[in-house]
Amino acid sequence: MDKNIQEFLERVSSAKNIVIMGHKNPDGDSICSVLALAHLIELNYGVQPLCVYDGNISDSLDYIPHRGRIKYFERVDMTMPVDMAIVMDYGNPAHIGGPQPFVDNAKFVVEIDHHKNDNTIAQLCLNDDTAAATAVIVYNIIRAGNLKYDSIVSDLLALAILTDTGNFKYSRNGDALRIMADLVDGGVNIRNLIELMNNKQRKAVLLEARTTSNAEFFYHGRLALATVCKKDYKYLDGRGELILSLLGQIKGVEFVVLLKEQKTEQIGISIRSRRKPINEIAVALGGGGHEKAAGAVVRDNLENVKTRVLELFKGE
Ligand SMILES: [Mn+2]
Repeated sequence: MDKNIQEFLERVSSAKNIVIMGHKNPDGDSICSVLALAHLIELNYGVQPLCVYDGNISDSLDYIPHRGRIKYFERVDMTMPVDMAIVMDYGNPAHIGGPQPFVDNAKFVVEIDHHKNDNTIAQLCLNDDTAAATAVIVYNIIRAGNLKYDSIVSDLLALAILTDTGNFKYSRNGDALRIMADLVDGGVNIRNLIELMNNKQRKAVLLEARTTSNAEFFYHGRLALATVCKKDYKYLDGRGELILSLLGQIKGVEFVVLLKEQKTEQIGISIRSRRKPINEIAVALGGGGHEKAAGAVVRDNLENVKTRVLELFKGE
């Protein structure tokens, strides 16, 4: 067994208080990996980890198994003793947000992540930036440790993989597909899982349609840019993945940018590319991410951020 996984499982078996978290505004991979690992630890070691998050969770994730188990950080006792904090799918220490005190107070910190990150925070890292989702690493832990798992774990891992790979569009190797094949053989029903996520508020879908139809196009139609203003931001589903995906389907569009006015002078930026890597552009804006899907948060007004982003795409 990989010696990091072995050490991780040994430490889990002797920990009494475990807190697990993902990144702020957790996406499908983040939340499902957290819940799957918590359930696995409970099944195999009899300890019930506390799962926490900061930000918002998409309505489309409301019916995932054990959704109620992950608590908003302000609703839990932040001063509790923590033997082990596990940070999953977080990418960058700035993305931890509200649950940070759990990491600061923990006797031992573990990270399980598939983002490229030179700024690790843990004493033990189970990171693999070739994994298509953090859930892939969780599955590898199950296999390496020969852990017991059930249909809840299987469904959560499958959901994490489906959402993070955009239904397998973004996987760079065959691992996610092989794992999904095993999960389906074990009883996972992909169609039911996708149907379970069709659960958006009407306002969210209408906002997606409106934002998409108001998009602007630059650089001979190669860059599509859409904007969500502050008064609409609260209706946005997750990161606005559907808007990004629709604009990315337009012939000739190579890059898609979604600017989200989260609050006054705070703009969330999501960037997608069909071919060329764009993570350096996200880094230039103070963010990061994957080669073809990255983002940042910039503290400035919408107009200035838009100008800056357009400038960065000049020559791309
Ligand atoms: Mn992920």
